[in-house]
Amino acid sequence: MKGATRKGKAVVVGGSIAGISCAHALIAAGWEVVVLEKTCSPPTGCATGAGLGLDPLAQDIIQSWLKQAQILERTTLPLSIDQNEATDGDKKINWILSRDENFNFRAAYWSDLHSLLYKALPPEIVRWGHMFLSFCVSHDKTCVTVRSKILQTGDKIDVVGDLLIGADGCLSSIRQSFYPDLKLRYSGYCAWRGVLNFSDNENSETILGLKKAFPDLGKCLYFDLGSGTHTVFYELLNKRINWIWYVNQPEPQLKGNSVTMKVSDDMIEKMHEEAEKVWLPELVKVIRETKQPFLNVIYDSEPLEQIVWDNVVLVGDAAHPTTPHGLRSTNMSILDGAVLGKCLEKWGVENLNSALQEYQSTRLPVSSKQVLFSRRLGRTKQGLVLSDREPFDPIKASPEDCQELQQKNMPYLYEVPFILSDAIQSKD
Ligand SMILES: Cc1cc2nc3c(=O)[nH]c(=O)nc-3n(C[C@H](O)[C@H](O)[C@H](O)COP(=O)(O)OP(=O)(O)OC[C@H]3O[C@@H](n4cnc5c(N)ncnc54)[C@H](O)[C@@H]3O)c2cc1C
Ligand SMILES: *[C@@H]1O[C@H](CO)[C@@H](O)[C@H](O)[C@H]1NC(C)=O
Ligand SMILES: CC(=O)N[C@H]1CO[C@H](CO)[C@@H](O)[C@@H]1O
Repeated sequence: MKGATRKGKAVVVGGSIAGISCAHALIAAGWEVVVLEKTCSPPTGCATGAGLGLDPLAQDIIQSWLKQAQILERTTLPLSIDQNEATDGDKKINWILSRDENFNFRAAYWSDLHSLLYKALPPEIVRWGHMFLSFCVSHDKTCVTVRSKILQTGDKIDVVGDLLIGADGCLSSIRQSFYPDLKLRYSGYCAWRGVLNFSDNENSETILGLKKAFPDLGKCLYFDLGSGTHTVFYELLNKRINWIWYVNQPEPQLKGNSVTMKVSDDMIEKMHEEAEKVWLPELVKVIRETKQPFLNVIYDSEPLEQIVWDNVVLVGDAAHPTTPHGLRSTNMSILDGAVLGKCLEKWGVENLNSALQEYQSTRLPVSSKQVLFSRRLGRTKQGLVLSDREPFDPIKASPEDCQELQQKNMPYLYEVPFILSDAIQSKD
């Protein structure tokens, strides 16, 4: 199988975490890579995105691409505890429902992680300001032509490759060409999110109060459950608190191609008032002091039956849109890239079909289960109906019920895919 005589060329659409991860993995596999990204410049340094959790395997994989030792460690904070708490909003008290001290994730900031990965790529791999328009597989299926528009000039250009990788996110237009009728499934709730930067006022009443109420901040992933709602928060490197608050509501009408909603001052004020009723005052202060909170509509999708066709493959959120409760999307994106790279290396460009089949059979069963588990976890924590259990009530929950809330129940959480087992020496 080895001994590919020709160097393969891949065209990746999407230069976010999944796309950049694929670029690293394919370059390592000896492929030539072009990444087309519609954003006009690298998001480096800007405040795009928020916090995300990285599991140990994803950490090892990223580290192998970065080459510089310990750099990931220096850019992230540990999340070694996964804790669920109940909050009684009337009495303003909270108590622990479950606590896992062997949680081995790290907390990263999206733009920090993106810029680490991006800067470690050879120059000129990513073409910024290139909007993907369409693709066409040749008659004999030996190549694929990808058309994009250069946003600055309006010119259209074609890039020809052996493989098209759709890393264009949960609203993927590449996926849409194979599943024209697929609609994302609204979860039943939206998420208010924000990041409070407290580098200027570390000793403010707000921060001291927060750390007193939540003493494990800095190493703990806190979930607080109210009735029919929950919030998650944790500390990020450089004095920041990342928080997300899920609110059940009818599906909002979205404008344009985004899952983030525009919010008015009025909506923010209402959100603050609602927070007073539900959360501890220490947390409400953090929410109130966060500049520019935003609102995400939370979707996922029924697992797809197929994520590879001839010379096209989907990775990341394009392949498996998921709710965020399992902290999986980024991990899944990185794993997709790593597994795809190894499969291409093993089979060579001459056996592209076998490589893609192996990628699909390695990743699809795992990501499908994880998406469904994340969906269940979200519905449980939001007190929504599930087919096989009463809605979860944090105030009355039994200890057994509370075990269900834990991240460690995620299927395949600590399993290394066989094709990566040589490449990654697992910690511990
Ligand atoms: C509330 C919330 C919390 C989250 N928390 C976590 C967490 O804790 N942990 C975690 O792992 N993940 C989390 N995520 C998910 C994470 O932010 C990303 O979804 C994940 O990194 C997957 O990345 P991706 O590269 O597949 O997709 P995306 O990041 O969506 O990237 C798609 C890219 O494709 C580009 N693109 C799209 N269309 C075109 C086109 N036509 N031409 C050119 N370029 C195009 C876009 O500009 C974008 O850069 C969270 C998400 C939400 C909503
Ligand atoms: C946080 O705020 C400080 C002071 O305003 C600023 O210097 C710093 O760049 C901010 N950090 C981030 C990551 O935005
Ligand atoms: C170490 C770890 O948890 N890795 C997991 C990351 O996610 C993929 C699936 O998306 C799993 O296969 C890995 O085991």
